[in-house]
Amino acid sequence: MQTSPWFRLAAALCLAASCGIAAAGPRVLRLGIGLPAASVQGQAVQDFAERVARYSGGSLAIELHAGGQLGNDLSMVGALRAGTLEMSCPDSATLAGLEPGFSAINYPFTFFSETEADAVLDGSWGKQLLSRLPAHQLLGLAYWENGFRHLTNSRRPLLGVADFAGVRMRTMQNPMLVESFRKLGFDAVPMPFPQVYDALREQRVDGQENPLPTIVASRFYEVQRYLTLSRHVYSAHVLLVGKKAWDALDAAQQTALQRAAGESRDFERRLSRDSNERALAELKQRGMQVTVIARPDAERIRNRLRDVLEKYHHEIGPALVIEMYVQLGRLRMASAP
Ligand code: TK8
Repeated sequence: MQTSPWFRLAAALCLAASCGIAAAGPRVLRLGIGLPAASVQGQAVQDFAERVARYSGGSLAIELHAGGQLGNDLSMVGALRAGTLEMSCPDSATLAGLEPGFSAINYPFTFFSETEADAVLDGSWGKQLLSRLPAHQLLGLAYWENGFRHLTNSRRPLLGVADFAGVRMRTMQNPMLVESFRKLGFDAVPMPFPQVYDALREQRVDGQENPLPTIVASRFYEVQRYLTLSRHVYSAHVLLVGKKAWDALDAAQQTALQRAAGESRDFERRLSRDSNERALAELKQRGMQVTVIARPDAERIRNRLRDVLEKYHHEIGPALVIEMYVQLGRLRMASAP
């Protein structure tokens, strides 16, 4: 049977496209996040996308899927490992099931400042943790900032441990955090982030905890009355690529991603830090009632968690935990007056 030249051309193009050798168009890397596009993280992904396009000479395109469209932190990590999603940027707490060491980042009242977090995460300690990810079919390109976390709830102002009892608090899906919140008297409910707003609105939980810019970007102030400035946990995001997606890139594309990840990390941290004050002002203006947990109370709270942390030192491996404390100690001595 005779086919028309047009048909033959169309067939050839289809074949080329299905073999991935179509000359036209960049390779698309979908990047899923649980936070809204307007969040600090969402804005930083836009910045990352521009850099990746530039540094890869247009051969790569980052496509942002925000607001949990492609899943939550845990399920997206699963998808990266399976090769059904290319990129994500979950909270490092949700990687603890693969590498317990990630929980140490979230030890309550342990990192005191962003400077300390940057030094420990970008230094040998944080790099060591990232180097364990390829064994789990993941590549960690950089630590971005989630930030110091604060409590919100709809029941009452939280001033100290006495007020925590019975407050139903959503936590991230991390056993060390769940146990810590329980130990403090909270009724802790681990839950994926994209479900949190509805759970608060329907009063299935009384509270949640996140950095201030997230409380604004996710409009939690609509369904939460009390804000407690607690800085109880430092929290990092990890920019991840699935190993399958990574291995499909050529060396120049991998270098482009790595470079963009580092530069966008700096952009993201600056934005995160610049946003804190503005976010607090907005939350007050939106009518949230603000209380503060002062340093001595923080110490008391941390002492209550001694047994929980002791248990996790062992699970994580004491060497890694000790190394973190050694680095923190060094930084504190160097910055002491
Ligand atoms: C968004 C989460 C969020 C985190 C949480 O997917 O789960 O509370 O703080 O930023 O990664």
